[in-house]
Amino acid sequence: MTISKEKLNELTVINKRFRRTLIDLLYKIQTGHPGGSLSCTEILTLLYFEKMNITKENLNSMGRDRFILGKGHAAPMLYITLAEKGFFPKEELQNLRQINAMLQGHPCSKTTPGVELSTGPLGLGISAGCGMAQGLKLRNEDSMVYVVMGDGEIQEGIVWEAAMAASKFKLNNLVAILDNNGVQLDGTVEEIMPMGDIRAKWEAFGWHVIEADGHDISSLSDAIDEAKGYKDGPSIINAKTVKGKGISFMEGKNIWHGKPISKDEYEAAIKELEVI
Ligand SMILES: Cc1ncc(C[n+]2csc(CCOP(=O)(O)OP(=O)(O)O)c2C)c(N)n1
Ligand SMILES: [Mg+2]
Repeated sequence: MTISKEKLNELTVINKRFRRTLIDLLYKIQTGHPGGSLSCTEILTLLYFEKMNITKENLNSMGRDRFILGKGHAAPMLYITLAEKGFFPKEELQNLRQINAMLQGHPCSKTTPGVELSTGPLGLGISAGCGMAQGLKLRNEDSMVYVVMGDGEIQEGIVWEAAMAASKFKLNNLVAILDNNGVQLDGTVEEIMPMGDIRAKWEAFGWHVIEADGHDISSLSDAIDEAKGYKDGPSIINAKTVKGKGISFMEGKNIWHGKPISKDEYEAAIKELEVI
C-alpha cells in the first residue's frame, strides 16, 4: 500500500529533526560517525515508525519484528530512533559514547533496550539475521527480520556465506537493506574494492533484488512492501544513498566517516538543516 501523505509529512519532519539532533550530539562529544548515520536516516525512521511491528510493549515478545544494524558505527542514528520510540529515556542520548554510559560507540544488546544484536564488526549482522529468520520460521512466527548493511560492509566474506545460506533455507522473512552510498571509511568503494554489478551478485546468490532511492520515503516504502510480499526467498533492497546526506560539505566525502565536527562546521551544518 502506498504510504499516506500524512505519514510522509510526519516522517519528513522526523528525519529533519533527527539530523539536527545527530549533529548536536556529535559536535558535543567530538567523536562518532556522522556520514554513515546520515545516509541511513530515512531507512531507520521508515522501518521504526511505519513498517515494523515493534513497540515498547512488545519488545520482549516472540512475535515482534527484528532490526539489526549491520553497519554498527551508525549507532547514533539508531539510538536517536530508539529513544524516540520510548525504549529508553531521551536524556541518555546526552551521555553518548561516555565511559560506562548506556549508549556506546557501537550498539550493545546487553545494555541498550531495543538493540537486537551487538554489532560493530562488519558482516556479522546478516549472519545473525539469517539465524534469527530461520529460528522464527521453525517456530512458525510470521515476524520479519530487517538487516541494514553498508556497501563497504558487503566486502566481508561472511556476508556471502550468509547470502548462500539465506537462499538455501528460503528465508522469505529476511530483508536486507543495502545502504549503497558508494563510500566506505577511507575512500570510495570503487577505489578500495569495487563491488561490480551488485544486482547480478545478489541474484546469483539467489536473492530477490529491489532497487530504491534510500532518501525517498515513498520509494523505500514501496521497496519494503515488495520485499515483504516476496515469498520465494530472501530479498535485498539496493538503496541508493548519499553518505553525509543533508549537509552539503559532508555529502559523498569519506573524511566524514568519523571526523569530529569543528565549531565553524557545526554552525554551517545547523544553518543548512534549518532551511531544508
Ligand atoms: C570486520 C571489520 N573490518 C573493519 C572495520 C572498520 N570499519 C568500520 S566502518 C568501515 C567502513 C564501512 O563502510 P560502509 O559499510 O560503506 O559504511 P557506511 O558508508 O554506510 O558508513 C570500516 C572499514 C569494522 N568495523 N569491522
Ligand atoms: Mg558506504
